[in-house]
Amino acid sequence: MTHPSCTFTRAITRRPAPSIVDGLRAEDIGTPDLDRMLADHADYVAALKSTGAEVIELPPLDAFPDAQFVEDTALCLPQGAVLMRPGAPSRLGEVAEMEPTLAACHGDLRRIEGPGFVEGGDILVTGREILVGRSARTDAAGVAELAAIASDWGHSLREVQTPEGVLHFKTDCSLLEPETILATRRLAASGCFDGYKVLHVAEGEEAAANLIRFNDLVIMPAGFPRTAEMLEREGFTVTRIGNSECAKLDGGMSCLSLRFWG
Ligand code: CIR
Repeated sequence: MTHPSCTFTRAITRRPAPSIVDGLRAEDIGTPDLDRMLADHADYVAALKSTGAEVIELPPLDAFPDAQFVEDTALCLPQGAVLMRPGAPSRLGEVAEMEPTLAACHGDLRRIEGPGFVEGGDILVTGREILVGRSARTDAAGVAELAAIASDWGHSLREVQTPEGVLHFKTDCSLLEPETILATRRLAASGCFDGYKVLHVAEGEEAAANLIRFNDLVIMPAGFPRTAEMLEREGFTVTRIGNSECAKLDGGMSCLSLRFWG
């Protein structure tokens, strides 16, 4: 598998800070425990590194309780990177914190200037296009700005809809191979993946839909055995990572890294 949608030489992560207790969440299902989150985060970084990729590990940012969810701050493509403009006001400042690292890694660094908003969690890059889900965090003006940059770089971008009440588009889907998507039934039913091969997460395991294909591994949250076994039957090598604490902040496997080639 050498397509840039699944194959990466580098990733950027950020260690969680004590301020995670103030992180955004749709529903209060308990206070996240920092030690447990740090241990899971270390396992996640180790899994990325085990594929041979270099991982740039950024220090905690106590001023930004959601800063470990680095994916939302940027989109990395083979041609360059785009700094996002998060729709959550408390997260806007995370972008400037990410900028120097991305500037050092990418020759062409663009940005969503606004007034629109886009968060990286709403963007799925497949083997043939960039899908961007409109959501409470990503609006039409933000998508239009991103589409212009994507077009400059020769990509086609398609606007889709994140399901009502779901935080991000990728909360409900992931790329497994350039033309193969894992999705919840509620998202796939919208028809947005017509033409792709679609595998469904097991019923009751909807939270398994946010995973990453990273080189030879599928890195998924622990605790979803039927979906994991289905993926193994399909021939994927699955690594399970504890996600109990990030889940309390609506975070999952994709949010914890920015992944790119170069
Ligand atoms: C937030 O609400 O922004 C964070 N608590 C969770 C962000 C998760 N990011 C992602 O799915 N890409």
